[in-house]
Amino acid sequence: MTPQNKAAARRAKPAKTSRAGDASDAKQQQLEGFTLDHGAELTTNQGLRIPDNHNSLKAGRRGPTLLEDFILREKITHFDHERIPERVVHARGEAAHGYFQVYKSMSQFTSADFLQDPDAKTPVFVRFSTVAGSRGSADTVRDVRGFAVKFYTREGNYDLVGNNVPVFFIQDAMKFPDLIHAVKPEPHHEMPQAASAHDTFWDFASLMPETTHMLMWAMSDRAIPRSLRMMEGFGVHTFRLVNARGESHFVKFHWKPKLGIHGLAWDEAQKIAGKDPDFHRRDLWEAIENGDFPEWELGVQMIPEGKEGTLGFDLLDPTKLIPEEMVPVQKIGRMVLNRNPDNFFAETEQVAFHPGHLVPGIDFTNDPLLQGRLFSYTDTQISRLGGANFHELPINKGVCPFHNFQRDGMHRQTIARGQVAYEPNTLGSGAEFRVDGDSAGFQSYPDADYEAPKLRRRSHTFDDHFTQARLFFESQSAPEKEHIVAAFRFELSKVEVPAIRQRMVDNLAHVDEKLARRVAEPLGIGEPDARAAAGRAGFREHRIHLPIEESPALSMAGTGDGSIRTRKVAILVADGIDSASLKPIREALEQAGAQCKVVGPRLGSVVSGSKRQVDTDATFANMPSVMFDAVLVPAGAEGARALAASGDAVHFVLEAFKHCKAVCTVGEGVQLLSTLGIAADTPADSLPPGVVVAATPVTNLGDTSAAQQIAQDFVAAIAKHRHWDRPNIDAVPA
Ligand code: HDE
Repeated sequence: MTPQNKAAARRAKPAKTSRAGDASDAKQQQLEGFTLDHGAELTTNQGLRIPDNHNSLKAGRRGPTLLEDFILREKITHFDHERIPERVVHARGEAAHGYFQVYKSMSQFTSADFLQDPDAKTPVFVRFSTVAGSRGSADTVRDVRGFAVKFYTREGNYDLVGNNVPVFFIQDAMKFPDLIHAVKPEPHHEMPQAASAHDTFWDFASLMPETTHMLMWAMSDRAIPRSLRMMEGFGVHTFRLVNARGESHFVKFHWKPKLGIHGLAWDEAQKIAGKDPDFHRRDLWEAIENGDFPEWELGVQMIPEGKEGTLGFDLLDPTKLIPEEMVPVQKIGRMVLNRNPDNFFAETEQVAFHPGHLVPGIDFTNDPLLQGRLFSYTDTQISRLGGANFHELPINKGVCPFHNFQRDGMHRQTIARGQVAYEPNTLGSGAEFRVDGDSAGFQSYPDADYEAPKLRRRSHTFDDHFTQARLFFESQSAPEKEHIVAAFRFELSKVEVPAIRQRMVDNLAHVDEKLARRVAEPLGIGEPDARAAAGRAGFREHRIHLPIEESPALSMAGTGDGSIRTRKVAILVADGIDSASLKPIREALEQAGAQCKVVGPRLGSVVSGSKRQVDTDATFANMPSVMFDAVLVPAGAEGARALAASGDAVHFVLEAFKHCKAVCTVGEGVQLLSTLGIAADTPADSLPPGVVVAATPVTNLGDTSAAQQIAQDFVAAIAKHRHWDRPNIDAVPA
């Protein structure tokens, strides 16, 4: 099938999970009206048939091109204007269509229509992104990920424009341009791309202790997700749910991924950035094309209006989260992504999110960061999408009717009929048309009765910057803590000015003395000095009291449904391998939902020991180990010798081992692990975690029960995602 046919087939066939004609198709049907399939003939934009698309109009065969060639001019002019400004932040992203369905009516808490009927599916379009990099930057850089959901509800579009981290770097919108200027490439030479590991970011961060909590998250493996399908999403700010009686609950939104929360190894993430910069984009696209639809549950933490004072910290402060152990997350619905966009530019690039796109039943709070966002998003679309009519672009259009008297502007598409473009009027419909306190429309929650002086001040309830940073660190597993230390060391080692490194570790001493000392060790600076930090401008000593010291929900360890669905397994082959030893394990892996690829020295095939042809899907070079979650090395003496003699194959296995992935060798395949001191006769109980060695003589592998045991062990090892506790991996040369 050609790509065009594939796309047409995707559209023609509604996604497996949605019933034809149900509400979740509403957006797709609307978009259909705008799509265009390739026609047989070429025309100009005016519909004139083009006679020759290879030659411009010239004065004679070898003469100059004529200015009158309007066909050439139109083509080149359009080309000249194909680009629009990339997003100021979150420029690099990818998106998918799907639907949201609530589990049961939430009418007790909110009047939002899309949260009432468990049978209704609301169409969604979800864009994931990195923050700092340009549109063409690599996917796997260390960064926070955007998680923006547009719900096309019957009451208008609702956008939940969140991140994969539940807190933010700063407390007030006033500092956002400074934060972003600090993290973006430095203005004099525009380096480094898509990286926070440079002087200006850490200069700013070290002078702004309120960043500390989010820095802990950004240095954790959350900032290098294994897949966009395996990360949480958060609304970050506190919002409000308001029911039909006008009663309000404060709410924090969570997206919980079905597949668990998993990260890459840092060395792996960096290598992938070079080997496949589109790693996350490809992963999302392929999962949806394969019918492995990514899924999240929507969770809410709710606090009744008036009870927020009991938390001990300020709900309006976006550098704070509500520990799940204090207020549990209630799962209220699920979101499934089941259709890739037809056109990246028209949909993913032109989609315009805005935290101010609300529906009745959901409202803001006074979080000063959120308040600033409410201004920014429309403003930025006007320059990015070229005018005030971006809401008319197909991807941004609501699926409900809309009508107002806003008029004209660049690229207006709606043709509003009639004489009237104002309200009130009698000329439009004959009777007076007047909107004045319509109680059916969106009602802002009245909140407090404000009679306050104008102040440029921050509330003292925002002063504590370290208690939750410590809570986060304390809640991590031992390997997660190690990764955080290593990430701080890496980032700060790229900072050229020692005083910035010192300032940063002085701040960290307020989170945890030991953490600060360990970070400082290889950085060529002095011991962290908590008192030095305490004297600086903007520094607050204030500490809040939290009733808990650890929050297990903040750790990624052990999350997920324990399946190996969509996990990628490399089967390493060379001439002479024992193809029979592969079959039962491969079958078991595929039955469990993993995807196997046969990787060899060349494309085409290799010849097994018994002279069978074994087809290869990829080569050691074009799909290196970092593209996989696990490696399987088959038996066969001759094949094992060939693999062990190949630097690429040995490197493949060592690298997978170093990145703590599950490795399974069968029979002589174990030779590939010999540089690690693992031999065919190594007892199973002294194998490193996640290594499955089937020393069984090859001939016995036909014995299904033995093969099944190996397969089971291997599946169980892959299901753990990574074996981060594997000892001495630093010694592995890969
Ligand atoms: Fe954004 N942010 N942001 N942001 N943001 C944008 O809007 C901004 C903030 C987030 O996939 C921009 O359309 C300000 C927090 C996401 O298209 C811009 C402030 C959170 C996306 C903008 C913030 C986010 C954006 C750039 C501080 C997590 C990508 C292009 C007051 C809750 C949406 C655009 C997409 C995009 C401004 C803070 C998330 C410039 C001024 C906090 C996921 O308007």
